Amino acid sequence: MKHQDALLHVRGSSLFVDDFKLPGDLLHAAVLVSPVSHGEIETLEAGEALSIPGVEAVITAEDIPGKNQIGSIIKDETLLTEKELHFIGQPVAFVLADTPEKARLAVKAIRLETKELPSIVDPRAAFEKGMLIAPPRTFSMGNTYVAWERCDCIVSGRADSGGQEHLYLETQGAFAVPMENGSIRITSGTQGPTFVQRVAARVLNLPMNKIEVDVGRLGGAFGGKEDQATPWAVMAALGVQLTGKPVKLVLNRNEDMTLTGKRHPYSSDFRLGLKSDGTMLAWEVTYYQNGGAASDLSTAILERTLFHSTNAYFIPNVKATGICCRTNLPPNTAFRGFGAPQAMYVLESAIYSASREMGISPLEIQERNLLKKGDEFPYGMAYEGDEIRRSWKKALGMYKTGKADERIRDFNSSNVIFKKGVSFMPVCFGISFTHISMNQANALVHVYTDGSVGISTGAVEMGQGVNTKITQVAARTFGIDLFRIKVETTNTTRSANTSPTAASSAADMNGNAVRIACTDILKRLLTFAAKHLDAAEDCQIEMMHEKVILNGKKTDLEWNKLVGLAYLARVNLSSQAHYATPGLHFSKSKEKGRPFSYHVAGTAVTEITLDRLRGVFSVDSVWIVHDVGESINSVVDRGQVEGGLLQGIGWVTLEELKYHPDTDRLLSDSLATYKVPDIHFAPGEVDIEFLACHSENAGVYNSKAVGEPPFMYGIGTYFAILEAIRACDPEIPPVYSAPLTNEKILLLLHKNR
Ligand code: LUZ
Ligand code: MOS
Repeated sequence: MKHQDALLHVRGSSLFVDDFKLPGDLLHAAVLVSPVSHGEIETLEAGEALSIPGVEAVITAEDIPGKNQIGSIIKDETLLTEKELHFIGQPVAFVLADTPEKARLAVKAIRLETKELPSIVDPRAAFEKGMLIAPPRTFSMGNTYVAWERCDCIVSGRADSGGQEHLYLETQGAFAVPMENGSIRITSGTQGPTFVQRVAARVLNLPMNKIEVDVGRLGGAFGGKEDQATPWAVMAALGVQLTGKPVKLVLNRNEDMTLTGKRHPYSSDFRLGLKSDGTMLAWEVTYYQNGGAASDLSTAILERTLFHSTNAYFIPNVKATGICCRTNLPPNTAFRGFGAPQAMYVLESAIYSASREMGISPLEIQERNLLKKGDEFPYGMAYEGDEIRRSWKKALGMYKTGKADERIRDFNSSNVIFKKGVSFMPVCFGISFTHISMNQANALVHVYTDGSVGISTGAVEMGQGVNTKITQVAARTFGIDLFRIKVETTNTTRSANTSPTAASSAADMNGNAVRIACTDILKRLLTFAAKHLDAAEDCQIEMMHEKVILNGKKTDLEWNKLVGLAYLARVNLSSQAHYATPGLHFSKSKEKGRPFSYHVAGTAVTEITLDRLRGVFSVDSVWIVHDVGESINSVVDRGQVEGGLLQGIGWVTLEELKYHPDTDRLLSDSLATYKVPDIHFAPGEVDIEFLACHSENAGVYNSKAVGEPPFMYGIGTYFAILEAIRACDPEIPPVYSAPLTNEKILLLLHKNR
């Protein structure tokens, strides 16, 4: 089955937040934000703005009837600041006007005078000053202190990775409309409708049942709308509450890039100890996470960094410390991988460093230390699969069969200007929200009297294909055709108290809730059918291809006929179901437990060609062997693997956030200055092989989560480039500072040479 929305998308008829026809009295909102990265408001004067015809209101913190607090894990973020300014882009006020242009004009007419204070944008500098968002956490196993003594080689160093702009196609936005008796209905481009509902209720001082949040679909999110879709939706709702008119707030691209947080930049110190044969014995790492000015999801992201500090490897002695640093940047937030890419990049840097030190290939060290079934992670859980080694073996087999080694050696010895480099990148990613209570989902399924089906869940379609998968799960459970099923919008009145669509787990959990609800209805229908067909009590009865099968024989009783008859006999044709991922537990005092339902693993082999004169490279090919369990939709899964890979390559090679050194203003605030992968940059060849694995704890119908893990295959490109640089000149010391842009490569190749 193709992605359900494909036709709508290519015809331009899918509805995004900005596409809805809204009533004529609609007001448009625009936001006034802090122009300084640290300071205080001295004057805030809106008289001139209010005198512009068409301007209805200027709303500040004083107008908030409830709590001026939008923080989720830690309550440290205002919707509209009262006095203090902590980052450029921090909302101060918003204007409502009859057109978006007038609203933006009025924002410029507000007099905002500020006192500037010294700012900090570097996480290590923030740490020095004691500016932490939360106390540091350490995950440990074995005893590194003793283990160093037994190491033949110890390497240490520092690895830095940059932030990343989400660049979803649809910018942040929401609209809200007044309903009866003070209720408000919000349409939001959010991954977390319940977050929006909860925070809107808190800010507007309303019970949650007076706020309805509806989400049709998002034009991409990648984590950027897990927490950070909320303020815009809450501002729209507040505007409705204060004016009684519908309000829409949609950020333009420049505003979106400037105002919202990004992937967390990390700066890390590492120390890796190995035996002479390449066996890793001890691993110590400290991650300085650049959290930005408010906590947002930073502590949860840092926790996932700690969970993935050893990636796909077994290291018996580990000490990993994470420090969540408060800086004067927009609060950084969830982004595909949620802290795991940062962790894996540091370990690969250490392995690469050791390989250079010891004169053996990175591949040899990697292979020797891959997790085996039963090996323990530093967080106490055992690795239960064998997909890491299986995928590695397969990938290595492809590499060897193609005689890639010899081909590359020949290429490099016969070319002066062009050099090739290869890397292997194993990935092991834990599936489940690390906050255990979030691992629940629900579904509401209605069968209508004509046999058509409507399904509501907490999952948000953001282009990733979750609705397509849910449709398939329902059709499969009922034994009916796909065309009968419609997945409804995600709405808090039909799916309450939902977790955001995040952590790669929406299809797993909501799919399971749908399976349970459909099974429930089907049981009632089949009980009725058995009676209707006068079947014996111990009969075998099931629905297959839209027909009731009784004791292995097709009957004339078809799905829609059965549904009609069952309705007349007063059988309940609806069901609501809840799914909670079983077997999860974690102790934060011991930092041990079983935080993940299962792991997703795979291996990527990346080959690149570097032009040593110009410092540019092209990715020739990426071969990926990836575990998807029993895929529900291999086309959708393939799309996720390809997209994640390219996004990962962009993160480590192209995408560079530049800030003005004096003002901290984001300079790379448009597509003219922030470079992302395009079709020309994409690998010449992407070859994806699925490992079909059956595992006990996988997701719905034995499928596995696919959203985030492939992102980390992109890290391989970084180390393939380092190998090509080494082929140019083995004396050039490797750098561990992502992104490895063309500019950096050129300087490495030619500086002082
Ligand atoms: N979001 C979240 C996530 O709130 N908790 C998680 O563990 C997580 N993991 C990956 C991506 N988003
Ligand atoms: Mo996420 S990084 O919102 O799964």
